[in-house]
Amino acid sequence: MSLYLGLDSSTQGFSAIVIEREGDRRSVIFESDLSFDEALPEFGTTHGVLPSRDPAVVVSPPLMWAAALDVMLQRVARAGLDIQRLAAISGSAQQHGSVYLNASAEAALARLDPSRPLVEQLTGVFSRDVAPIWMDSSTACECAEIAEAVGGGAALAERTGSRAFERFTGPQIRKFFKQDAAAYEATARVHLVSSYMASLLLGANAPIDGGDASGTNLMDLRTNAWWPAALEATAPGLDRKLPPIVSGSTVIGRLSRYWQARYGLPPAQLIVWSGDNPSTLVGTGLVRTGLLAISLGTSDTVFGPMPQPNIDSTGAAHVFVSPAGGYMGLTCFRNGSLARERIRESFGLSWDTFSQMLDATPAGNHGRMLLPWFEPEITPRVDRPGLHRHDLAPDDGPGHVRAIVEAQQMALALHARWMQVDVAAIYATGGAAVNRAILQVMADVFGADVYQFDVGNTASLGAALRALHGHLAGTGRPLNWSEAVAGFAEPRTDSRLTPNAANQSIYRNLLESYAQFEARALAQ
Ligand code: XUL
Repeated sequence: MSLYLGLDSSTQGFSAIVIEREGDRRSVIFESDLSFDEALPEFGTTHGVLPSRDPAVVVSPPLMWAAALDVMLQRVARAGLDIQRLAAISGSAQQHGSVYLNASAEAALARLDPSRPLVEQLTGVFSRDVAPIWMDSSTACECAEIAEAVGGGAALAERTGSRAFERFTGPQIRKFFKQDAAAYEATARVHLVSSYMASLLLGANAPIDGGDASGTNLMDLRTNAWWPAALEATAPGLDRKLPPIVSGSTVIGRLSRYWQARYGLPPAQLIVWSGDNPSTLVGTGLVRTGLLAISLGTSDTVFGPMPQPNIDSTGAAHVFVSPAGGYMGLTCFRNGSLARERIRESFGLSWDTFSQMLDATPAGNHGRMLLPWFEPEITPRVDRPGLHRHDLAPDDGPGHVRAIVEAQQMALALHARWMQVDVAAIYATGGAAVNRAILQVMADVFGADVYQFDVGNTASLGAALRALHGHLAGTGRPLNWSEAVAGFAEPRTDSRLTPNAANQSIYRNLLESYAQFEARALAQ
């Protein structure tokens, strides 16, 4: 009976899941996670990112992610599983972040010494010590330059699935090239977080999958290959520095001797890693249309499968390649869990009292609203952060609790309209999806049933399922995606929340007021 390991390197932490599948038997037999700030305090991060004087600049230490991988593989190896049955490993990583390796990296990865920790052997391999991540919004100028060079934002979106976005890897690479041309020149490989982590397991530079490559503004969505015009517009010689793009279930090699000798792990197959949103698509079983997933994590995202790459004409959202074939539409909000926490903390609440206040306040909040733009926002684009209130007294704790939840759900609904999905059901995931009071607002705002999952981390579950799918395809026993996810990535039927008809009609009207409030704030 084979085991499959899925890893997830996210913004604030790292997690792992092991699944077992044989005949009709499907089970999750191991789950573990760690928070970077708590488990690896020596890297000095807060919520997984380094302190920065400029709120637009957000970077993390790539060495910290390597340290987390080392800790997690040790946990997996010592969990008492029959680990020799581990057939394949894959992973999920926060999207868009980039890691810059110099020419010594390839050799260093190939000759890692199993008696020594990973981190101390990697210190010399970076041409840039830090990795800009998806929360960075400091590349407006580079976005404009790239868009102009390829014939405008609409042309870029038509080709790559998105207009130029500050956090996307292409604009980030261009900024690095402009600020430090010598360090850019010394960069032999620019990885995404996903392909960097896969390289650490492989002991060699790994390729990336089309799902994560769609978050770069550099890939031609229809050919799954780097788009030469975008590469040229971004930085010189970039074609030689990017990893090759492969399809989502590709076997990229085996776990390197380093990990085998260090922790007694078997030479399991490695399946290409992907981004956290594409992995969550698989981990929530979204392999058919008519369904949407909403992930309430550090970022809030709403996404769903799309048979065709229909580009968002408002320019706010993205089309990515789906690891399960076809495409996925996605809209991302930066002010997700940290904004919920800001409101909770500013009124001195626990999550229980937060939920009680949410339950005790009426749908529609008597028209009181807020826009929770504590940090620069991605959707809609807000460069100058700030909290906007409408009819809401600054000391009204319950009013703020309801207003933040309603604002986030209305923003998700408003900015998912472009996908034109007739939503039959929403699969809710991410840390805040355990909160049923929040999910009831989701059901009411969207007018759709909402379901929860047993598995907390659907990104690492998606990675484990991609490991299973890739492994079986590679051994001549291919499964279609519905079979691969069956019994694992299914919501709990007993978790269903149905919309309350009266509340639904309140939100139908409020959504228009919210859209106007948003437009007024943006015009200011
Ligand atoms: C998606 C996005 C975030 C990150 C971090 O475009 O920027 O969801 O993937 O989770």
